[in-house]
Amino acid sequence: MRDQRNPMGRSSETFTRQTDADDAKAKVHFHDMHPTPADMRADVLGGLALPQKRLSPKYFYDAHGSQLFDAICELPEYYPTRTEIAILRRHGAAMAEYLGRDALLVELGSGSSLKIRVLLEALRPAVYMPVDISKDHLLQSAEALAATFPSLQVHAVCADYSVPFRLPVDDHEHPCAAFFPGSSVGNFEPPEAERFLRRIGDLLGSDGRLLVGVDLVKEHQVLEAAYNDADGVTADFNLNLLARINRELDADFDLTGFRHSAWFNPELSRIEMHLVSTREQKVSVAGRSFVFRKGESMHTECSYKYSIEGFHRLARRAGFEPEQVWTDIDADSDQAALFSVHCLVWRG
Ligand code: AVJ
Repeated sequence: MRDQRNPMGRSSETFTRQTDADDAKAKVHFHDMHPTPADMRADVLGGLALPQKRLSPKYFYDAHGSQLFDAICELPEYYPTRTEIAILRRHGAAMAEYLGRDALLVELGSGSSLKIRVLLEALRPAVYMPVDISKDHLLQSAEALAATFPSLQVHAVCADYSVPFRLPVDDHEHPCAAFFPGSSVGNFEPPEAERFLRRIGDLLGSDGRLLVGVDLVKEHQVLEAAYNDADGVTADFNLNLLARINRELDADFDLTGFRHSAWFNPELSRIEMHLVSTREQKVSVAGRSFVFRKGESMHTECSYKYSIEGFHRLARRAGFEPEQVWTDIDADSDQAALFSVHCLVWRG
């Protein structure tokens, strides 16, 4: 273990927390790379100054936003989470054959670490390293996991995986593998996704495996329903971004003056989420003033949807070779699959 600086020059802190669980061995090593504070201000102000106003989806995940996201994953309309979990359950043993045992397994955007629970028995990694931007949520989830799997070494890393970071552990003993579930790769514009995948490849080293979940293109109604649930949880999740900005950046967004809007853009093969101003209004953020026309939108999220071949092309452009893909349907079925999980190998 070494003290290290991330590329932004901020030092990281490392400490170990003993959980209060029955097993006294269950502990989590925690590495804080201090993502966001200063960056969020610059990012938000920059995005609001664009002709098409824009906010980054990574800021959805404050404590309340992380809870709302967990609630989205349980919605009947939001098929990705339960479909991906079913794929992991069904094919976990096969996935383990590709990834190999005793790995240092890095999970990008681990959230509540629910999906990895399905895979741990099959994968048996030596070290599990969840990486997430939401610090308290990460700590709680990592501790809960360490309590259920007391022999697993857990190194939790609080970092923004969308900017370069290094693994805070020098580990040459175990092969490195990464898990990037949920189709979060769909949050990146394709060229960004390519650069991101390259970075992950560099982190993994040669022959490193990446297990990545990718939501598939499908009927527009199914896609649009997943982002426009009847209970309005996705709308609350979207609007919570404004509540967070109000609190953390001293802003005065009136949450009743904006409405959630989400649709599928077939030319770009992506779901777009927006917050639309319901009237002309002025908002102050960190001492700056921004005008919204009636009907003007802020673009808050893209969620790209791929075909299996389309994702393979992206992976190859990024220096990975697709090794295997699992979906929610049998190979001989004539039904369309909803979701895919890919095993890619880094060929740099
Ligand atoms: C976590 C990015 C995969 O795009 O489906 C869910 C986030 N946004 N509902 C997605 C999300 C609205 C989710 N990802």
